Amino acid sequence: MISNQAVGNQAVVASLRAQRIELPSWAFGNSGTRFKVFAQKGVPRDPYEKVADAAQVNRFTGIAPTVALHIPWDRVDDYADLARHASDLGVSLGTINSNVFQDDDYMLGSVCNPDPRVRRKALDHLLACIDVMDATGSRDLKLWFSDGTNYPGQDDIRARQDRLAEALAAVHARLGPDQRMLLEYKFFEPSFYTMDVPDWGTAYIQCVTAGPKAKVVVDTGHHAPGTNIEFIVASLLRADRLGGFDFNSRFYADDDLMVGSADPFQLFRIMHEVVQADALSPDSGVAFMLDQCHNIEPKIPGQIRSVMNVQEATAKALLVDVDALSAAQRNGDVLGANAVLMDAYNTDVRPLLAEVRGGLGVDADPMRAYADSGYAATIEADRVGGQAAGWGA
Ligand code: RM4
Ligand code: MN
Repeated sequence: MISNQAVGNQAVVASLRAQRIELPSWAFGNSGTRFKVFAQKGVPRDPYEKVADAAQVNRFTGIAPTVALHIPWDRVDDYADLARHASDLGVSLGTINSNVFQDDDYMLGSVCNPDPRVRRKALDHLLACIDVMDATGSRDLKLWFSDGTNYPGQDDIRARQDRLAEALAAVHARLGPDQRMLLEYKFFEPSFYTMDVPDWGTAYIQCVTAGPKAKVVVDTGHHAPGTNIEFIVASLLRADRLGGFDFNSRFYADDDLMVGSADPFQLFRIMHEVVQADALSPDSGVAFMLDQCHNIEPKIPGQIRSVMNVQEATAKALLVDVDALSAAQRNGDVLGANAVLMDAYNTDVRPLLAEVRGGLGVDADPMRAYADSGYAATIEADRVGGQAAGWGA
C-alpha cells in the first residue's frame, strides 16, 4: 500500500532531488588487492581525466556534482585550474583526502610516530592539504591515519594519543572559517594490535579535544562484522559530530565494494537514522561520500550503480511513515513499529526514482543511458599511451 503513495509524494521527491553524493577520484583509476591489479581500458591518466569521468556519473544521475581528491595521488601544478576544468564539466572539487600512509618514513606511523621529525613531515602534509583546499574552494579535509602498532609493548598507547591530539590541534588551528576536518576511524589494518583511531569513540574524543570544526567520518567498511553502524550514526548525529560518510560495502573486512551491495537493509537503516535526524539535506553538514574501488567491474557504471543504491535506500527511508512509527513506539507496539519500517523497506521505489530523475532532467535508467552514450568506447579509443592512474599513481 505504501508503494501506491510513493509516486507523486512531493516532499519525498523534493528531498530526493536535493540529495547530493560525492564521488572519489580514486574510484576511476586502476585498483585491486595486494595480489593483483587488473588494468582496465580507458582508465584516466591524470586527475583531469578522473574529473571528466566523475562528471559522467553526475550527467547520468544528476545528484553527484562533486568529486573528492586524494593528495598526492591527484597532485597537479595548478589546483585552481583543475577546479576550473571541473566547473567546465558541470562539477566541482570536494573533500581533500590526505595521505600519510604511503611513504617509507611512515612505517611506525605518521602523526603518532615516536620520531618528531616524521611527525613534523606528516603534519606538514596535512597543512599543505589545507593550502590545496584554499585553491580548490573545498570545505572538508579528510584525515585517515594508518597509524598504530603490531605488537604489545611496541609503543606507548597513551603517548600516541597525545601525539595525535597535538597534530589535530595544529590542523584545526590552520583551518579557515568555513573549513572543517573530518576524522575517520578504522578498527584494524594495516596495524593489527592497535590502530590509533580504531573506533568512533576515539575519533569523537579526539574531535572534541581538537575543536568545533572537527567531525567524525563513518566509513561503513571500517567496522567489525555485526557492528550496529546505525547506532553509531544516531549517536554522532545526536552529539552534532557526524561529519559524513565514506560509503562502501563489506562482506568481511575493508572490502571497498559497491555501497548497498552486500547489505542494502543496513544501508536503509543508516539512512533512516539520517532522515530521522533531518540530516539529509546538503546544508546539514553531513557529507555523503563514496569511498570505493572497482577492481573487476567497469568503474563509471560501478559509480553510477553505487549512487543509485544510496538513492534507493534514501527513498525507502524517506517513505517511513513517521507518525505511525512514533505512535507505535509510544504505545509499546513492538511488532507494529517494526512493520512500519519494513513496509517502507519493502516498497519498490523504482517508479518514484524514475519520477525524481525526470525532474532532474536525467534518464529514468541511468545505467542504460550511460551504456548507450558511447562514452566508454570514446575513452577506450582516446586514452592510449601514458600511465593509467592507480593507487599511488
Ligand atoms: C582507507 C580509508 C580512507 C581512504 C584510503 C584509500 O582505508 O578508507 O578513507 O582514503 O583507505
Ligand atoms: Mn574511507
